[in-house]
Order: sequence, then structure tokens, then C-alpha cells
Amino acid sequence: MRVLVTGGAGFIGSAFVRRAVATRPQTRVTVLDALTYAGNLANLAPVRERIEFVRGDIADAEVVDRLVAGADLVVHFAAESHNDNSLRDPAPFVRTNLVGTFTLLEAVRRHGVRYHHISTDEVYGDLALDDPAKFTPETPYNPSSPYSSTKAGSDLLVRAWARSFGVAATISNCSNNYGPYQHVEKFIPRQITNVLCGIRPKLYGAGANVRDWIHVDDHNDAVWAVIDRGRIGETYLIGADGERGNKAVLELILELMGQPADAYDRVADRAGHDLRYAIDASKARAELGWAPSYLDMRAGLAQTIEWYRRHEEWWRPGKAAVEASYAEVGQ
Ligand code: NAD
Ligand code: TDX
Repeated sequence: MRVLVTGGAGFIGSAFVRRAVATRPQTRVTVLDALTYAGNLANLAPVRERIEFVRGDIADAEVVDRLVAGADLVVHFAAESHNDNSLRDPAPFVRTNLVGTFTLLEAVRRHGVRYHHISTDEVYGDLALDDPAKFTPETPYNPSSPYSSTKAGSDLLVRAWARSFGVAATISNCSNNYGPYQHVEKFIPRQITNVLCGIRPKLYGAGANVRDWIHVDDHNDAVWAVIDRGRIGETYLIGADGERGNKAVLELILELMGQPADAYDRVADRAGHDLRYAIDASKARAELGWAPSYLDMRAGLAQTIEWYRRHEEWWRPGKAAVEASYAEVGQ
């Protein structure tokens, strides 16, 4: 099977590619990635000789058409992915997440290629902290940020292209991922690398916001389960029942890194900050026979911390610029 992976030099896409090469020898992988600030070829170094890499933009119809024509399956990870960036400059989010997805959909429509769309639980908006409810595939879309609204829009394009044009598409909406190779702009790697640099970690507001954490390898196993066994036209929610408050996650990082529990700063809250995400993944579990393997976040976090300790050459070059741009907005 010839798979075109967009965004395969980013955090989740590169984990997908490394895993595909390791566990699916029949799969020929081509990565299409623009290598934005978030893309890093080093993420693909372990498999570089065994894949084709094309540097290009998913909104470039010519390159997309050529690559899609040679694929049996497109797995679309490429996106502008960081909420905080979307509040500073939404333009690249509209272009990549909406126009880029549209460009891919037109190409898979032309060439009759199977398409899997990677999305987020953030399209559903947020839940109250004391609400026992979780997101289900029936929850109405209600995105809050420029990031999540462009992801929601891209999901809706996929649904329309599936219904109107018969594109053979599936969608998965996953909760917050953690693991190695995640960009230092994101919460968990930012705090780990802050501690490693001697910078105090930064918690937005009171840290009461809840995220539903899943290890990146569990997410990608679920993506393969959807590709292998998912029903065309369906949406699958992926999560590992990993709800934790931000303050609790930060305290766990501090404990695992031998720091006092209060060795962090409270900083300006995120504008429009979603309170809580929680995924009901029972459809994916029941229909696909998928279940997460990382059941202990303490162990998963300890492994992740160890990875950042050992790979300073990977994160150090971009760290100062990320902190400088947070400092500009008091975060
Ligand atoms: P990331 O920012 O680490 O990687 C994104 C990749 O896309 C980078 O390699 C970047 O170079 C590439 N890219 C960006 N714009 C591009 C363009 N115009 N053309 C080609 N390539 C482009 O993101 P991530 O955290 O790995 O997220 C991957 C996908 O998973 C996204 O669609 C995101 O919405 C979704 N998702 C992420 C999470 C999470 O917790 N990180 C959770 C659920 C869903
Ligand atoms: O320094 C920080 N301090 C802090 O308290 C940062 C960077 C974040 N936070 C808070 C904001 C969130 O409540 O931590 C939580 C997690 O923040 P992010 O890592 O930025 O993730 P989030 O905004 O929840 O979105 C993530 O999960 C869903 C991914 O970035 C998205 O791509 C995905 O769709």
C-alpha cells in the first residue's frame, strides 16, 4: 500500500511514519511536509532511508495532485496546530487547515483515493469542570479559537466531500497527545524543558483547566485501526480516559524531575481558554477493537521526560525563540 502522509515531519505525523516503517513492511510511505517552524526532518531521521520525503505545501494544488495520484491512501496530519499561535496570527491557520484540506480533498476526489482526516476534540468546544458529560460523535461542533474553528471547518469540508462527491473518507478526533518529539511550544514539553534550562514553568491562570491526555503511540494505533477497520464516512473519537487538571500535570512533572511542588509561575491566562475536554471513545473501542496501551500517565510522562533529557540537541535550538515570543504576551 502506498501511503501519502501530510505533516509527517511534525510531532504526531512523524510518530505515525516511524511506526508504519517499523511495523508495516508492506507500506510505502511518502511524506509531504512544508517544514514550517513545527516540522523537523530530524523527527524522521530513524527512517529517512526507507521513505520518500517531499518538501511542499498542502495548499499547492500541483504538488498535491501529483502525489495523491500515486497513492492508495492519504493520511492528513498537516496543520497549524498551536492555539496560542492562532491567537497571535490566525492567517496561516485559515490557509493550511482550511485551504490545505480543501486542496487535498479535491485531489482525492479526482483520483478516487481513500482519505483519513486527523482532527481534534477541540472542535466540540469545552465542557464545564463539574459536568459528568464527555464528547461523543453526536456532540455539536462549537469551536472556540482560530485553531479549533479552522480544524472544525476542515472536518466539515471532509463530511461534505464524502456526502456530495462520494470521497472515501474517515475522520478521527483525538484528545491531547503527549510523548517524545513534541514541539517545545506545547504545555508538557515547554515545562519539562523549562526545568532542564533552569526556567520556572509557566501555568496559565489558576491551572484548573482539564485536558484528556493520551500517549501519541496510542493515538496512532487508533488511526491505523480506523484505516484498517473503520467504516467509510464515519467519525471516531479517540481518547484514553486521561483527564487531568493542568496544575496536577505540572505538579507531576515537577515531582518526577525532583523539583518542589510550587516551583512554577502563574502567568496570564489564554484568551477564550477552553475549560475542559473529555472524550468518550466507546465507539472506537467497540467497533475497532482498539484500546490504549499507556494506562499509567506517570510512567508515560517519566519516559517522555527522559527523552527530553537525552535529546537536548533536538529541542535546544528552538527553545529561546519560543520563550521570547511567550514573554512578549506575558506568558
Ligand atoms: P505539529 O505542529 O507538531 O506538526 C504539524 C506538521 O505539519 C509540521 O511538520 C509542519 O511542518 C506541517 N505543516 C504545517 N503547515 C503545512 C502546510 N501548509 N503544508 C505542508 N505541511 C505543513 O502538529 P501535531 O501536534 O503533530 O498535530 C498533527 C495533527 O494532529 C494536526 O492535524 C492536529 O490538529 C491534530 N491533533 C493534534 C493533537 C495534539 O495534541 N497535538 C491532538 C489531536 C489532534
Ligand atoms: O505554558 C503553558 N502553560 C499552560 O498552562 C502552555 C503552553 C499551556 N498551558 C495550558 C493551556 C491548556 O489548557 O495547558 C493546556 C495544554 O496546552 P497546549 O499544550 O497548548 O494544548 P491545547 O491548547 O490543549 O491543544 C492541544 O490539544 C489539542 C494541541 O496543541 C492541539 O493541536 C490539539 O488539537
